[in-house]
Amino acid sequence: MKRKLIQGYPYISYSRPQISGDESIEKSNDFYHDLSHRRTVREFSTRPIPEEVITNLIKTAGSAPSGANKQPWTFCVVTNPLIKKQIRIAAEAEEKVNYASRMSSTWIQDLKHLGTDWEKPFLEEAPALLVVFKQSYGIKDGQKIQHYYVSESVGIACGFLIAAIHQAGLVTVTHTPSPMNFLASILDRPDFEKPFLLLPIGFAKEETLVPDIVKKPLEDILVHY
Ligand code: IYR
Repeated sequence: MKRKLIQGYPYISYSRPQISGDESIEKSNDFYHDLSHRRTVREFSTRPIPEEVITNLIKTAGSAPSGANKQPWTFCVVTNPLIKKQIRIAAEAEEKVNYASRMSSTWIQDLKHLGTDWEKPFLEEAPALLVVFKQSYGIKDGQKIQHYYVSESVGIACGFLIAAIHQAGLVTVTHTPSPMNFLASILDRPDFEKPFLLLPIGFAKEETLVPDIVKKPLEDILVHY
């Protein structure tokens, strides 16, 4: 591995083996096909997830790019049934109000084909809940550290995480109860951490059904110049 200082900062060689165009086509096609089979699943098997899988998922998310490489995220893994129950109770209390009065009738109508409602049994049934926090700023040696593009960075890390969950043979649902500050209080997070996304993870319950929905065709999402 080559090491070099440029303007006083350390650099190392970017050493990833070159592949041919054909190999690149094959890999991108395989990756697309694998990820295109990902589905949001709300019904979980109680089968436990090996601990190492969970740490690998978090390592994958933590490998994402971020503004100035500040990595403005914290990933909490909740497996304790009592804490999962507390989270379910708090999330359902908010969702009950959302579905009853906070969401517009258009919004309610737009969700009909997905079959969602205020009840969130998956928050207790899934063997683990990943609660992602974004850090508006960081703290190191008692000093405040500026973070940049926080939501974008954490969103990208969550994309990595969701892909990794799928690749590990697990399923998840991107759950964003709103408001979700109860997550910070239940998990006792510091003030500079704000809840970003809640991902229950586990193996899918056998014979579960998912809505028959399709993605937009390429011509609707791709513009060539
Ligand atoms: N947060 C609610 C409602 C909800 C909103 C959207 I946009 C969805 O795609 C799905 C659900 C819930 O979790 O039920």
